[in-house]
Amino acid sequence: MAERKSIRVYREPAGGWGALKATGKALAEQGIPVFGARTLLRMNQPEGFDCPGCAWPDPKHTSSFEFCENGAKAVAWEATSARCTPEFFANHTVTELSAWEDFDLEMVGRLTHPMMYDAASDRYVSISWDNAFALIAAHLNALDSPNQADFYTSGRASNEAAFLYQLFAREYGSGNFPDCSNMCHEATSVGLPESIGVGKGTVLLEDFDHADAIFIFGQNPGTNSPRMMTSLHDAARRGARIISFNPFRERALERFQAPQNPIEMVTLTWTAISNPLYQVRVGGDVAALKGIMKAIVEADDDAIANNQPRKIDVDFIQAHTLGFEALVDDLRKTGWDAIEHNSGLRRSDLTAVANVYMEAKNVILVYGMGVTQHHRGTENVQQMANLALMRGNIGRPGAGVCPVRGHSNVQGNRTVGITEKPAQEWLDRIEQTFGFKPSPQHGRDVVATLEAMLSGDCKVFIALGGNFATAIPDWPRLQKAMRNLALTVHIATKLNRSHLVHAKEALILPCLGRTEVDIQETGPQSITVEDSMSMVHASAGINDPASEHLMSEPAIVAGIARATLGDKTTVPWEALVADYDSIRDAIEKVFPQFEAYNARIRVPGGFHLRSTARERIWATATGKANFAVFEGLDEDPWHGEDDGLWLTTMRSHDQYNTTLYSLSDRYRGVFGQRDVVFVNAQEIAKRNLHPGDLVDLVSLSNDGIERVVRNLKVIEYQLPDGCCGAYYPEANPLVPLYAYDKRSRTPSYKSVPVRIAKSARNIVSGAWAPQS
Ligand SMILES: Nc1nc2c(c(=O)[nH]1)N[C@H]1C(S)=C(S)[C@@H](COP(=O)(O)OP(=O)(O)OC[C@H]3O[C@@H](n4cnc5c(=O)[nH]c(N)nc54)[C@H](O)[C@@H]3O)O[C@H]1N2
Ligand SMILES: Nc1nc2c(c(=O)[nH]1)N[C@H]1C(S)=C(S)[C@@H](COP(=O)(O)OP(=O)(O)OC[C@H]3O[C@@H](n4cnc5c(=O)[nH]c(N)nc54)[C@H](O)[C@@H]3O)O[C@H]1N2
Ligand SMILES: [Mo]
Repeated sequence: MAERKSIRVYREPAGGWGALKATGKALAEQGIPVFGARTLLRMNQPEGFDCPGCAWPDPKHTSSFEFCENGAKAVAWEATSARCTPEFFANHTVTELSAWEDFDLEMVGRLTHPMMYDAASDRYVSISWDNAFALIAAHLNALDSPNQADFYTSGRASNEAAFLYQLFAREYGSGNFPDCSNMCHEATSVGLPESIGVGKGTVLLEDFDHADAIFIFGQNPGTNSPRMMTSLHDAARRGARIISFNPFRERALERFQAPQNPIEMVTLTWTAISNPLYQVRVGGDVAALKGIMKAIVEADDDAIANNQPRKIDVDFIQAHTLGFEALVDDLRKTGWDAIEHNSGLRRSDLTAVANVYMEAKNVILVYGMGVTQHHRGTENVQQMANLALMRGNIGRPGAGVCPVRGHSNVQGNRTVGITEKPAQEWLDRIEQTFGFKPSPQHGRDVVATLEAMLSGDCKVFIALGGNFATAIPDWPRLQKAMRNLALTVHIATKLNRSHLVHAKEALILPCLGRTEVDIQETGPQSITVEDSMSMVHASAGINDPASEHLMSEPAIVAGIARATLGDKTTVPWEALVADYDSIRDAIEKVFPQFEAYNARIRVPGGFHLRSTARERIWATATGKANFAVFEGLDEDPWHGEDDGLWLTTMRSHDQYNTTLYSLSDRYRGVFGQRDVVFVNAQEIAKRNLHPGDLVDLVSLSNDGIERVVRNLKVIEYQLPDGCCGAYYPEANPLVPLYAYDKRSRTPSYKSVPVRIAKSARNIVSGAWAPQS
């Protein structure tokens, strides 16, 4: 079933028949019949479950069925008929499994039993739930301080599970909540509140119907939020101008054939999406954004000189903002040569973008990981807000900033208390509601947890989902540290690398997935999630659980809590889990924005959590929206040699973070392989390399530690000079732990200075054809 290794240009538009075919293949591979794929038809329906894939909203979660290739893959991955059983573990030692590819580990299937690591046989053996909880309790209660335990969350957990999880950890006494958001949109959560008073996007799905222009920075919707393509497709057909900034000419940003559109499907036509797509240099977004803003200031100067209408929204700026003069001063000081050099784009191009921006009444600014995962990611995000504020593009229909979140409920996890920096206000309400006093101290985020693993300050690591050991930067060093912990616990649906990078003692606790029926004492339960646009809605699974031994995430958390806290706890754990409505009632007490929570999720489509910025109420320290000056143009610090390249790491079309659906990346024309590095023709020639050569990538770092990934195949690809790209997570060993944004502490996954060296094993192999 593995696809033959090849590189061949994919000429089709994104979407279309290629997507339908890929969906059928994904279902077949997981043993799910395509006809009668009942599961898929209940996805994102009022009575069904929320897609476990991305966080893009659905048209009101009402009745339309939106086809989505990668949503189907996410569902098929969870609804697979394959099982990872105690017999499987009996047949393989952990040492043996450690030599398996990540792809093969997950392909074993859904976990069926709680498992405990047995050092004597080097195997995972089954354990009862009660004994598993008792083991965790024994470890947690033996620590010198609760501060030695870290509680990781991956953003697929429901609001109910996430709320109970943080409640437990806080009652236990820890404030350490590293979470996937720390590696993802933390720059948004830190940057936007300073600029506009909310750490989330300000648009709703319907705003896409009213935008005259949509700019997309560093986000790949055709792969990572494919349902967004419906909005972009419709906007493009309506005549809205879409402009993208991406080092890669991502196919879906260029042209898309809507599987929903019978005419395009039958006539094999497609719709042009971005017009144009600018191939910004890796780490060049600040320069591009400052260039666009500078061009607006220059046009505004001309307008004043010629007595024409102003190009900026003077009334809005005066009434609603602070800091505009400082921004303008800085833009005037910033030279075009430097802007062109850093962005890799021409002044004329950036001026053309500025013209589109100034001519459009309503503009939406969309962005993703290409913007946040940089050394100065927070400030990068703030430039997005600056541009929006210059013409009042926040707080009116068809306009706003639109950070596209990652995991399907990562935003909700944050809203219900997964944060290492809790607000005292809601800690007080936890005390009023539950009668214990949570520690006001700020705890550890991902980077701090990793540092604590290295220093020995962290002893117990519990993960509610995810694949921490692989998603993090610099893992060769950090995985070693993880092995020295006292206990690792993974609540998971499938076997992954993190379970094999175990501590002295280790547990894998298998949980229900979102597609499955969750029955508790009072009957079938539903959970709730919040999407990228702050819409909260219910989700209820329809499939039978993968095994009768699975527990739900809320029940597992409650089980750990009861075992650890015993009779000392002031939280009614059993009652909360018996009826998830009561968890939601508790969430509402702690977070009043969830007012009438249970009533409002029973309305099809759910409800919107208030966004003050949408109403032009600025919940910032100054009470106004703030322009933020970015000094200089360098998003990331360079180390060492001149012949280096900026490496960016991104997702293929066939993966969900560390989960690989296949080894292919259809739209980029790479099949059956992931050990590749994308480089342009000049950079290849400059280094006396040839397409197909095997090379090593070596990080240019300043801490004396060698970081290298060996034997990647060079693929000639149309990219800006000075850049290269490789896949996440294979390239993660190259990202130094110290390389993170000092404001949001997000690792700089999208800008690693590297050098390319010929591999010792340099054999030219495989079929190869240049990319057009
Ligand atoms: N199918 C699927 N869906 C997903 C995920 C998945 O892995 N698979 N992951 C989920 C998660 S957790 C997240 S956070 C999102 C991620 O979704 P995205 O934000 O789309 O993430 P990436 O694919 O990492 O990178 C996005 C784009 O940034 C571009 N890029 C790289 N460096 C730069 C740069 O310096 N500047 C600019 N302008 N662009 C750059 C890359 O070429 C790529 O097109 O998707 C979510 N949805
Ligand atoms: N180089 C590089 N590194 C990156 C990134 C990058 O762009 N480049 N992106 C970063 C980003 S944006 C993110 S969000 C992180 C992602 O980091 P994580 O969220 O930790 O990783 P995932 O790969 O999403 O986790 C997959 C695992 O989650 C478990 N799982 C799946 N569904 C469920 C469920 O319903 N319940 C439970 N309990 N477990 C479940 C399965 O066991 C599966 O193996 O990675 C970051 N790392
Ligand atoms: Mo993410």
